Amino acid sequence: MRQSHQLPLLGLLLFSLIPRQQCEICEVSKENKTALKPLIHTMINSNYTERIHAANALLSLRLCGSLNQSQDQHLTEQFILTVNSTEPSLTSGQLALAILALGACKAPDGMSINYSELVKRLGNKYKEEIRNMEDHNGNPLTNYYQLSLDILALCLFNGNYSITEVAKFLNPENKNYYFHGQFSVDTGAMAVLALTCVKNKTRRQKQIDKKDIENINNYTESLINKILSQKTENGLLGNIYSTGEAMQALFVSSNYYNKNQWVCEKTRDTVLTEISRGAFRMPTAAAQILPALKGKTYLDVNKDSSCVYSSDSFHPSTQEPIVSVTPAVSPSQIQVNYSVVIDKRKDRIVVSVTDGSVFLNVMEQAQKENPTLFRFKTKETAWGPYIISVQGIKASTNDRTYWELRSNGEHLNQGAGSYVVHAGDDLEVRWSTY
Ligand code: CBY
Repeated sequence: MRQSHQLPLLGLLLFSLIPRQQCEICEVSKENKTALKPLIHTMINSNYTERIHAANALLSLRLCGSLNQSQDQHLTEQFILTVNSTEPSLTSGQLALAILALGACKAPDGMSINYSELVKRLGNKYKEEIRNMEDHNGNPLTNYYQLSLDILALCLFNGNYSITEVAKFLNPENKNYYFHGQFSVDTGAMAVLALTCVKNKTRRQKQIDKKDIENINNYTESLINKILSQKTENGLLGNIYSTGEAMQALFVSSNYYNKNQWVCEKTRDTVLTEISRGAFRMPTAAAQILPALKGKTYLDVNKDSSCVYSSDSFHPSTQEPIVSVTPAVSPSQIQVNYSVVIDKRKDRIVVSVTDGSVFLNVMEQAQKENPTLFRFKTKETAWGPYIISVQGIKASTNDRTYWELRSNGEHLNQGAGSYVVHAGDDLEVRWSTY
């Protein structure tokens, strides 16, 4: 064979010897970037009931370079004040998210953030999660999604945690990954990000137990398989709201699965269609999908790397409102069935609400008509109102109990403040154990 023919062959051989790329991404193309604008707009212009609920949005916007410099400075400064004034009452995951948001990148004038103090406090909240598991049958104060966020933030910001403990807790067989026996893709994805950070860091450390590394590798592989086993026909991972973070988990662990197991482009295109259908009107939903579409992951958080700024500016006044204008004709009324289910007992009512109402409006109407049977309490979260009690019966993380929302016999993928009800729906809040 002549030398000129051998060269391409040699190149091919060398190429096939190069280890598979660490990070496989399928970023939205330049032409499709405008499809992401509604997400950014939603995050910047939403009214957050409590500013701490904007943590996810701030993290996402800063990580993706979607803010201009003055917006970044304004939002970040306000957020620092919020974190400092509310820190004692924050859950561990809320504080972890806040640290990730503030440390997503370095602003030019170096706003003074006392990371070491915040990280120390996060370390204490993480310990409380563990203590709760010891005292309450392995149940953390919050959940494994937040425990994983804690480990991720502690890992990225040089906090204290034991690798052996991490390897013990994040075993994929642990019950905290499952709700009603079903694997939680959101939780698994966050755990993969945490495990990957811990593993990358241990590479630079001596005196690491080989067994811990082996466990971390095996657990990552098993979690990735569980995530991939939840892939739907149209490429979603779990459901539309878990897909963004699951994509991040798959980006950082491409050496744990084969190319043919996941077609990233298919997932991305389904998500783009869902954006245009308005599935991401909730700012937290928008925040959790944007990084993946921009080829970013939470592992890219780096308080020492300069922030990238956008030249676009989104002003509340210059953008079209995301909520459609109220029609001139008054909306029609619809009737729905609503019941509270506790074991075999079912308290039922038919209520009339305006068309376009959400699950919460139905509960409010039922409560108005019969407060004894239908009274309830809510708590604001980053995903909107969470039903904490009905008829005075309270959800408990220690007992793994909650009020499950169902419609026409199916478990809902949206909360009470977002699920739009339809005429004739059979709505139900059911006392459940997860
Ligand atoms: N975030 C958290 O701590 C939440 C973690 C999370 C895994 C979360 C989903 C995923 C995410 N990306 O944020 C989660 N839900 C958890 C842990 C829980 C449990 C909360 C109690 C605990 N142990 O901390 C629990 C009880 C199992 C649960 N979620 C219940 C519910 C239902 C709420 C009903 C109510 N009483 O108000 C509900 C509505 C399911 C139902 N049919 O009853 C529910 N969750 C849903 C739908 C969701 C999705 C929200 C999607 C949306 N558009 O509104 C979710 C994204 C999320 C929030 N839950 Co939970 C999962 C999904 O569908 N992909 C960290 C903190 C700092 O923000």
